[in-house]
Order: sequence, then C-alpha cells, then structure tokens
Amino acid sequence: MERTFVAIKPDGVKRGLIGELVNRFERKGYKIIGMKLLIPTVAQVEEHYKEHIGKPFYPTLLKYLTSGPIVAMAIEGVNVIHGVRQIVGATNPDNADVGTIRADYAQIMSQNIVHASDSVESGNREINVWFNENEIFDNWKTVSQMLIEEQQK
Ligand code: 3AN
Repeated sequence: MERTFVAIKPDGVKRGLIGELVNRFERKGYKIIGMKLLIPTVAQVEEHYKEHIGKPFYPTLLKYLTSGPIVAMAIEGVNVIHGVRQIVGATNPDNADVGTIRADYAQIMSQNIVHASDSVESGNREINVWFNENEIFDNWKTVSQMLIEEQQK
C-alpha cells in the first residue's frame, strides 16, 4: 500500500471541478485518508516545491498556488503513485493522453489543475508538508480493500 499527495490547484477549485476531480480517484477505489481546503502560504509552497525554487517558472508557480484555495488530499492505494499519475496525465496538457485530467481540463502547463506526487518518498514528504498527523484518517477499509482481503482468504 502506497500513499500519494494530490492537490486540486486554485484553477480547479475556482472552476467548480472539485467533485469531478475527486470522483476520478474515488471511482478507482483509492482511499482518501486526508482532505482539506486551504490557501497555501508562501512557506508551504516553498517547502512543497523546493526542487523548483530558482527555476524560471517558479515565481509564476508561487503566484498561481497562493492565488486561492486548493484542495489538499492524501490518498492511499495499491501502486497509487503510478495510478494517480496515469489518471492525472503529463505535466504539459499538450502531451497528456486523452481522458486524463490534464488533457480533459487544462490547456497550459502553468495552470495544469492538479498536482500528484512522483515517488513514494515524495508522497510521504509532501503529505507531511500539508497535513498534521491527526489530520490523517487511515483506520478504515474501502470496498476495494475488503475485496482484496476476501480474495486472500
Ligand atoms: P508535475 O506536477 O507533473 O509533477 P513538476 O513537478 O515537474 O510536474 O512541476 C511542478 C509544477 O510546476 C507543474 N505542475 C507546473 O505547474 C509547473 N511547471 C513545471 N515545469 C514548468 C515549465 N517548464 N513551465 C511552466 N510551468 C512549469
């Protein structure tokens, strides 16, 4: 079981796409173990995107992410890092496969609707940037988990 951090960025929230986007992850059977609406602080964005600080697009990225509320989510599932990135699509919406979130809802890379962690390590690190321990609720079973357990009996 892996964990990933997913954010619906301010453009997704402003366009009224929260339900649509959350649905993409829930219908796969992934488990949302943390979820909140918040306006990111500069410090949170710096911590989250520290590998991008200094890059030419960073000031735009910072302005974009602090421009309004985001939905921060911690999501758990089997191979969830890879699975969620498949659902999300390539960073540049122009290269994203049809049917992915970025192909369906975004036109430009600087407003690409969602973030999803790129590795197990990043997922755990990013969840810690956005959530306190007492904001993670993982002690319940999804239908998919119950089915897997049923098969393993
Ligand atoms: P991803 O979000 O697909 O993991 P990253 O981590 O490489 O992609 O980039 C983080 C965010 O920074 C992207 N979601 C995008 O908003 C922005 N970004 C990355 N590269 C560029 C670029 N070359 N030009 C403009 N924005 C970029």
